[in-house]
Amino acid sequence: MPIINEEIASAFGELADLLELTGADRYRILAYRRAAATLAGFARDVGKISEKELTGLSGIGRATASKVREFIETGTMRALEDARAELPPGVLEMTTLPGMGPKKAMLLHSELGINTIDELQTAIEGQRLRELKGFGSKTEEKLLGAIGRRAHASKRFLLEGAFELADEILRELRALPQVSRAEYAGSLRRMKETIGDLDILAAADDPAPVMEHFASMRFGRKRGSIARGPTKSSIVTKAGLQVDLRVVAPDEFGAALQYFTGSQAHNVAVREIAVKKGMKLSEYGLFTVEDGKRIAGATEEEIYQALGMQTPLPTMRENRGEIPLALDERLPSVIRREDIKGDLHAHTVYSDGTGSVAEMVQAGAEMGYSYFAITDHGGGRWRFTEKIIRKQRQEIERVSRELGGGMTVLQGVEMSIRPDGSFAFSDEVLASFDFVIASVHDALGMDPDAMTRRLIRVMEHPEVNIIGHPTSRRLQKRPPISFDLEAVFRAAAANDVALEISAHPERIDLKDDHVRLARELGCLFSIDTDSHGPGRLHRMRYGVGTAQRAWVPAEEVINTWPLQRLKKFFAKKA
Ligand code: DGT
Ligand code: CA
Ligand code: CA
Ligand code: ZN
Repeated sequence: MPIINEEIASAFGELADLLELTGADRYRILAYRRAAATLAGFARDVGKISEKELTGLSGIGRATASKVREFIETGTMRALEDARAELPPGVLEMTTLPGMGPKKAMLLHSELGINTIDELQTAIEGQRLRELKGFGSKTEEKLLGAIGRRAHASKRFLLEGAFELADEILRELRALPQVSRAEYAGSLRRMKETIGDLDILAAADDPAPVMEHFASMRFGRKRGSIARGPTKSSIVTKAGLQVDLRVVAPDEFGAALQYFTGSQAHNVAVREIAVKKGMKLSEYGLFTVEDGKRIAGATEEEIYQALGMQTPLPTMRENRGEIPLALDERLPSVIRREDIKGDLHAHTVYSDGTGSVAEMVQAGAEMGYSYFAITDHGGGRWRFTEKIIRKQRQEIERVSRELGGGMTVLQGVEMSIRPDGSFAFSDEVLASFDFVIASVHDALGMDPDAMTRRLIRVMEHPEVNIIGHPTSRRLQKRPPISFDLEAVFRAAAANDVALEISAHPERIDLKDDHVRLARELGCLFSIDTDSHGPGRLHRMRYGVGTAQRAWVPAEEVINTWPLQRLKKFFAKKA
């Protein structure tokens, strides 16, 4: 999604948060939240659409549209600046701590003059919180723990922001006449679930104009944050993400890409292989030790080839067994983005999505899928009655017809798993869907034994086909639920239930290590985006990257299968 949409969405989100703290009109707050959700899910640059199109978006009225325009012109909104001026920003930040709602944060602000998380920490350490109503020593302890985890977590960034920034920078660099190649490297290219900093490489004979351009780019850079050198420059974004750009000579590009892609453990092992062969590998190229002659360097492939190895996918370069296999020319073939035939997890306005059935289906068709599933929420707080389910089915059929048969649209459901492992819907109702995803959305803190029983009961349910985001973690926000992974994964394999690899960048769930364990136990997977808006479907790549990190072949992923085989898989339990 274009960065400007993200920025405006986040401005509306912050505005809503601030208004919530000060107890403003509920409808205004809701309107800003709607606008934020719509913009965040909108795939095109809102700065480039007409006024009519803008006000035609769901949740964008006249007033919000004029704020959007204001932001595009000035880079901020007057209302937001006013709200910020009224409340120290640290108070809002405090509400991101678990258990700290707006009321509590305001109380700390007004009663104890606490305006930042740091001040909060000092106050807890001085045992000053317990004087206040609603804050006991237990609360103090919990908050202190959360502050500690936060300090640790905030040093890394989620994949999506880093990817969007990298894509935008690469687009600009590649457009420069001096640049023959540009790529991102580092943990982003290896698709780790979080990113420490962004490593970008460009090939050019003359680095000066490239550096010049990099320094002039806008992309949400913190003012005055640039450190410039002749071949390496760094900037820091407003969000605190550092971006390093290195400009190298074209015949060194492959060597630099190989080196800066890492991982360090992979590089160390590859360099040892070079040494054994009487060669020296560095970020500048592969050379003979004897007379320093250049053997390779322009591409990664020629380097690996000169070392007598296959080129491992970047996502496999963690020194976890890929090196001996590459030397043996026996690297396994793993799933690629093109293998995915459909997305099996997406929400619409029937539950908490922002897109209609038609909009989501259209977005699925644009991904080139041969099938696509609408899976709104059932159970929990959702009012998905039999009547509404039938209505949605008809809508899906109508939209399918209008689509003209290029893509099959399935009606699934994402059922919330009750604490005892049962569902709010009867087996009959569940059977009326094409397939069922079951997910843990609440009672997350159950003890591991009870959670294991809960999940195993779900696996054995005749209508369940996929477990959604199996550990229900939220990266940097919420720990995974705990259960006996091995027992639950075994039950999944035995009952033909696929485990989801959620590509949602705040989830990445299952994560790579868990996927590896599940594979050993014979599980199948479904890689899905859990999209809540039409602009989110491209997130599939994060799920595919995670699967690659666990060496999953296409064969083990049910949504690479042809529709008929998938349908058999869904039907065979019933
Ligand atoms: P990050 O940024 O923490 O998410 O992880 P990376 O892997 O992107 O690490 P980063 O940015 O420090 O360095 C990028 C790559 O450069 C790293 O994966 C391997 C290579 N590299 C950096 N420093 C060293 C080093 O001291 N030795 C070796 N062998 N490789 C290095
Ligand atoms: Ca990095
Ligand atoms: Ca770096
Ligand atoms: Zn979902």
